[in-house]
Amino acid sequence: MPDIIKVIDSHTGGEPTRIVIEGGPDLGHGPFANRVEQFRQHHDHLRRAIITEPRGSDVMVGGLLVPPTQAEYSAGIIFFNNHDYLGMCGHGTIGLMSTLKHLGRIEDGSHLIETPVGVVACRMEHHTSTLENVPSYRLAANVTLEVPGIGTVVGDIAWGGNWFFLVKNGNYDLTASNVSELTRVTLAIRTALSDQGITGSSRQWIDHVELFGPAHDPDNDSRNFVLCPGGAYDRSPCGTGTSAKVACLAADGKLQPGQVWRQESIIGSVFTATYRQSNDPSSESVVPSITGSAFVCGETDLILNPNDPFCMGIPS
Ligand code: PYC
Repeated sequence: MPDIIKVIDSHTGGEPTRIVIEGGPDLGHGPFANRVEQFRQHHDHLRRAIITEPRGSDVMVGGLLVPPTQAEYSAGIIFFNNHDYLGMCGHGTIGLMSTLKHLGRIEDGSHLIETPVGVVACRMEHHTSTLENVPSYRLAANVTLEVPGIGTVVGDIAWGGNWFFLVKNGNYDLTASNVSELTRVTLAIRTALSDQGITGSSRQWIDHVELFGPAHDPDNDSRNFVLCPGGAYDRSPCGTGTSAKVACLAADGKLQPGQVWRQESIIGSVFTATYRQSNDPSSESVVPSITGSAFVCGETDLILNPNDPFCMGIPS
C-alpha cells in the first residue's frame, strides 16, 4: 500500500505554502532545534517527496505541523523548501493561519505559533493575519562587494528570521517579465558573498538576497525582488525579508516605531509592516509586525508509491 501524506496548500500574495497535516514524520516532543536535525538526518527524503517536483516545485515552502512545547501555543511548525529547512517563514506563517482556520483548528483572534527560531504571535481576521516576528536586526551596514559580471554592489546584512543581503545601489527593472535577469543578478551576489566569506552571525550562510526599487502602486513605499535559498524568487514581499528591511530602516532612523511600511512584491502583492522596540533595552533589534492575506487553494493526498521511480522527488 502506498503511504499517504495529507497536505493543505495555500498562497500568500501568490507565494505557495504546503502544510503537512497528516502522514509526516514523527519528530517527538524535544526542542525544535533537535526536531529539525532529526528531520534532516532521518527523514530528508520526505522533505524532497513533499516539496520538490513532480509533486511540488522550487517555489513552494513546506511546513510540517508538530506538537508545540507549551499547551498555550496553537501550533508548532517546521518550515522547509526545495533546498533545506527554514528558521522562519513569514508568508508561510500567514498561510499556516489560514490553513488552521480552514481546518477548524483555530478561530479569528490571537495565537502563538512555535518555530525553530522562536515563538511568533499572530492575530487573524478573515483571511488576513498579522504576525509579530522574532526580533530582527541589522548586522552590518553598507557592505561593499565586488560581484563578477555585475560590478560593485553595496548592501546591508540583516536578520529577520532568515539572513538577508539587502542591496542598496543599482537601478533594476523590478517587473515580472525581468525575473530571469533579476535571478541571475541575485544569484551572482549570493555567490560573491559566499566566496568572499561574508556571512550572518555565527558564520551562517546569507541565503536570501533582496533588491529594491520604487513601488508601482503609489500607495506603497517600495517594490522588492527576493531570491530564496533554492534559487526561486518570492512571489510575496517575503515576511522575513520585510522584517529585515524594517530593521534596516529603523537602524537608519528612516522608519519610526508604529509607522507603516507597505512593501510591494515583484508581482504587486503587498505586506504592511510596522515595528516596536525590543523589550531588551540593550538590544539593537526591533520587533516587526507583518500583515498579509492567505487563501487556501488545495487539499491533497500525496501518494508515495514505492514503485514510482520519482517517489522521493527528482534528484537535483
Ligand atoms: O515570507 O519569510 C518569508 C519567506 C521566506 C522564504 C520565502 N518566503
